[in-house]
Amino acid sequence: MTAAPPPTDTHCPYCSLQCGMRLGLLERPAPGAPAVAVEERPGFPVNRGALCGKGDSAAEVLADAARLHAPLVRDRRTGALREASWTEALDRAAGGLVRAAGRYGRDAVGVFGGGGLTNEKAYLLGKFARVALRTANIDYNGRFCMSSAAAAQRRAFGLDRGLPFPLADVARTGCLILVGGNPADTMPPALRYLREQRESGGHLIVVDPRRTRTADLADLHLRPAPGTDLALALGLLHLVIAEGHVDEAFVAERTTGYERARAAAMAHWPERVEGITGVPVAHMRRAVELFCGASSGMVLTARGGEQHSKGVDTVGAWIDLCLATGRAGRPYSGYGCLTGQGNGQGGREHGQKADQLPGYRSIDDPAARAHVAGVWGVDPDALPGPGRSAYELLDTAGTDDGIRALLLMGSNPVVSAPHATHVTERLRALDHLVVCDVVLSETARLADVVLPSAQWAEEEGTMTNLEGRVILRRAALTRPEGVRTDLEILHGLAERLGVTKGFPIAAEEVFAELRRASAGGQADYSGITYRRIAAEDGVFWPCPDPGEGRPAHPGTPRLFADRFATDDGRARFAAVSHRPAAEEPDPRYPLRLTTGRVLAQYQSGAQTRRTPALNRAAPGPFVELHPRLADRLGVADGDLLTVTSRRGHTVAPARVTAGIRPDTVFMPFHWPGAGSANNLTNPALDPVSRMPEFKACAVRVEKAPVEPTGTTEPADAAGRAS
Ligand SMILES: Nc1nc2c(c(=O)[nH]1)N[C@H]1C(S)=C(S)[C@@H](COP(=O)(O)OP(=O)(O)OC[C@H]3O[C@@H](n4cnc5c(=O)[nH]c(N)nc54)[C@H](O)[C@@H]3O)O[C@H]1N2
Ligand SMILES: Nc1nc2c(c(=O)[nH]1)N[C@H]1C(S)=C(S)[C@@H](COP(=O)(O)OP(=O)(O)OC[C@H]3O[C@@H](n4cnc5c(=O)[nH]c(N)nc54)[C@H](O)[C@@H]3O)O[C@H]1N2
Ligand code: SF4
Ligand SMILES: [Mo]
Repeated sequence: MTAAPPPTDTHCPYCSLQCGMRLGLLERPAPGAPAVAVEERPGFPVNRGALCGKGDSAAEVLADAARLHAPLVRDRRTGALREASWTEALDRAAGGLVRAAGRYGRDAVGVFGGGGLTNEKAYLLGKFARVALRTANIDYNGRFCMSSAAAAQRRAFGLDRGLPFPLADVARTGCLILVGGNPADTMPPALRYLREQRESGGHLIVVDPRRTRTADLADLHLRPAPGTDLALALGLLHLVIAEGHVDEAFVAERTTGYERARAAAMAHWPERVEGITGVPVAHMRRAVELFCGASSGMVLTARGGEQHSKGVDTVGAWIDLCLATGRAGRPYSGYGCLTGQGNGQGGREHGQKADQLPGYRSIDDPAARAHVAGVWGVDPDALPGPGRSAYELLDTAGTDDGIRALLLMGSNPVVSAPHATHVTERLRALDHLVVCDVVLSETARLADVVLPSAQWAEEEGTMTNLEGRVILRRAALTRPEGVRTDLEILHGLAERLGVTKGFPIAAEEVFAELRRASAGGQADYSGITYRRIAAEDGVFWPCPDPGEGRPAHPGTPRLFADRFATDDGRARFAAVSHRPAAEEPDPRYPLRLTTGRVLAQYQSGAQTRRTPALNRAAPGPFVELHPRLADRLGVADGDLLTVTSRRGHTVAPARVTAGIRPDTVFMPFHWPGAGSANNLTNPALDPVSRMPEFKACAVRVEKAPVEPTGTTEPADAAGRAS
């Protein structure tokens, strides 16, 4: 008898918690079913064995029925997608990119990446754009995610890493303010740290227009109108100043710019802020009492506070609150951002963002260009400059001013982009669209060429979680015959563009090059190896020295203990003022719409809508509204509603709940078609981060005029694999 092969320790493919899990090979899998089962991996420190339902069921997308098996090309005669050989598909894919560059110039070819891609893929995708295509126009879906928090952190601290401390530190802070995050649904295993914090006497304040399951845990729930967090943060800072809680010594020794921040806060007196946010002054006072009464404090923001056309300034105001109270660069204190996608953090450090080169280097910086060009063996002058941001890239696609061909890897913008109907039109107007995906996503359906990618359990690579901890994804299975890894795809495309060197297909070889490219940069990975990651449960960047004869650099779990990463070592106050959302309610569109997530679906749903158990738990879109609003509209729970904004309308059933503000409605964005939240959302961009305003637009809500017969989940049915 042969012994069963040992299980493989790896990580969940979904969110930025990157929970450790174990994959066991099944001896006799059912026909068409995945050949591995997800098991508990007790030793990994972040999730300590716990997984949410998405992690538990992640293996189901490996099954035959859910995924792509062969490349597809659009048949020139019938106009439909048909199966093709890899040779034909790669020839067609590369041919169209070359044609567009020849006809319209190199910048007419765009690349769009994703924060779910491994560091190795993100790095090589950036190199592919700059070296093989030589286009400036590469960006990625992280613009839609945490770009506002990243920009604010860089402005304040000179460096951006989701959390500047390990997640476990959250359990030991005296008071935690959580702004626009709902980890009970978006990172369930992280809730353990919030519970531990409460159990050891800490206080939790949740800022969210809805009473979420996370808000249920809080000592204090502040419920501002969507898009008013900036005013709220300034109102709290006003009270901190007025009540003498400023840490004068910290401000003097470790910060600059306080006087301007003070003046901005003084103009936001509590009654004025109550008028803007709807949060009673008494609640603000209580929040300041809790925050300043504890010996340590943290503010964590997530997408609720960040996805606004003033997201950078909003995060800046929350950071100012931390700086004024000395809650930064000290044990169990500081500002942090809960990153989102599996590799949302690493994905933007290594060069798929329009303005960045590997190691978090700026593409405008001559020294950075020279270093990276040296590693790539090209002339620094041959590297393009900064390109367009994600929404701007999509918005101008197929126009005289925009890209004409696009290579898209790891995103599904037909569902997830703001004003998605418009984005879909722009994608249709392209001369040539190539999509690399694991499933036939709504965006892949529009492509001229679809290249089927191998999946997380079939490949190796590193990811960087929300703590800046670099972890290792391991292969438990070999990829099926018909699919290729993203690294193999980039290799095949580069070869057809005449670049035969520099696009290896072995992840560890790519990582070795990434280490050299990042060396000396802010996100320095040069001391990190696959072997160390495995031995140390991950390594936190920066980690500039692998050892080799000397003691290795231990990695950096906690940043900013002695100095901030600015030139003078001091943190900078932002000194910002409140401004309204790009679109405020008016008589025609009297309500605010905000959007977000539910527990059982992930993002555009491309993967989780193909997972039966998750789909049963969250079968379709809905509109959350307050009983008073429902009464006024004559609507009962389950009635179909039409929600209309200036950009379009959407139809979904009502979910009546007293947990939401009466002036606000909420929709999750996981579904395509008639029930898609992104038919409504406003693509107004933050001037600095270019983040769209997913979390606030003006809408009108009506009882749907006609009750369609049949299913109440119209969008879901449209989104299933055929
Ligand atoms: N189940 C699940 N988990 C996920 C994901 C998923 O799709 N599904 N996606 C992952 C990714 S990429 C991300 S980015 C994270 C996101 O994680 P979160 O940021 O926690 O998720 P969201 O639901 O987008 O928004 C959080 C909360 O913001 C609130 N909110 C809305 N508008 C405002 C506002 O103006 N101010 C404030 N203060 N709050 C507001 C919403 O009511 C919501 O409860 O989740 C990750 N985890
Ligand atoms: N209204 C509204 N819209 C939002 C948000 C919101 O809060 N409200 N949140 C925004 C945020 S924070 C985010 S992060 C975006 C996310 O939105 P998307 O960028 O659409 O994210 P996903 O749905 O994860 O899409 C990833 C795609 O890549 C595929 N994929 C997964 N792994 C791999 C891989 O290894 N290789 C390849 N080639 N493909 C892979 C998946 O099958 C899927 O089709 O949505 C944004 N849109
Ligand atoms: S919390 Fe995130 S990483 Fe953990 S199992 Fe769930 S989806 Fe996966
Ligand atoms: Mo995200």
